[in-house]
Amino acid sequence: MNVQATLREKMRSGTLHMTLLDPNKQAPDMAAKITGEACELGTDAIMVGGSTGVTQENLDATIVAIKARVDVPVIYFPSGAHAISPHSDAIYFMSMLNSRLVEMTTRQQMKGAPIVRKLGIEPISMGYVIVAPGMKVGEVGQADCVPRDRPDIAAAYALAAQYMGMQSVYLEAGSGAPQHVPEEMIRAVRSTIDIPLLVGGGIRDAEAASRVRKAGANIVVTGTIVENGNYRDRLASIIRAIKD
Ligand code: 1GP
Repeated sequence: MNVQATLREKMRSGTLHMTLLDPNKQAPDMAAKITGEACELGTDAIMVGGSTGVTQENLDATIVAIKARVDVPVIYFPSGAHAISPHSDAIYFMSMLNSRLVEMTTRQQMKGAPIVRKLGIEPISMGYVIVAPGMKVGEVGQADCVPRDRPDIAAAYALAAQYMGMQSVYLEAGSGAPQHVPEEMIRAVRSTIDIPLLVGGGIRDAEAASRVRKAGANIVVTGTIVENGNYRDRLASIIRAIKD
């Protein structure tokens, strides 16, 4: 399966939804159960990753369990080169463009690239841009978060990503953010770049998902909502808001 080609083809007919699971937050069998439900509800791909606590063991076990349950692409969303799973269908090969740390922009990538090649995992390059408040990922990555009232800065980072040859851009407010990325910022980025735009962080209900979609996200990512029980109706309404 060529994951990127598959997703791009699907994007031609509308916005996609991806479900993000942190392998450190539930047992592999629970991760498989959640992703099974998410797929029944229409999620287009599963992303696996977290800012802290991802180990080779919990990553491998989680991805193996998920792949035994669902047929959609399973994409690793890494926090570094310390753990890379041969079981994922693809890896977001990303650079946190507004990090102050060389580790986050290029050095972990240098460490990871030969491993990705050796394991034969499909890399999907991505410019990762952290928007305030940034939450844990902004803190761990020492990001100069894009201020919420500066869509021009987000658009400039996104355009830089495109000019550097990256295949996608992710605007990230941070997992559990009280507010998602502002619509004006999403619109500014969408109208500046030609490559796919992912938006995530703080999207907890159908209204928010609909706003993010209408502002121009090609892929809407949700994570936290599936971490608590009783998420089914809410996830269903979010996916409907993205697809209808
Ligand atoms: C985190 O953007 C994702 O990388 C998902 O955020 O957990 O807030 O849905 P939430």
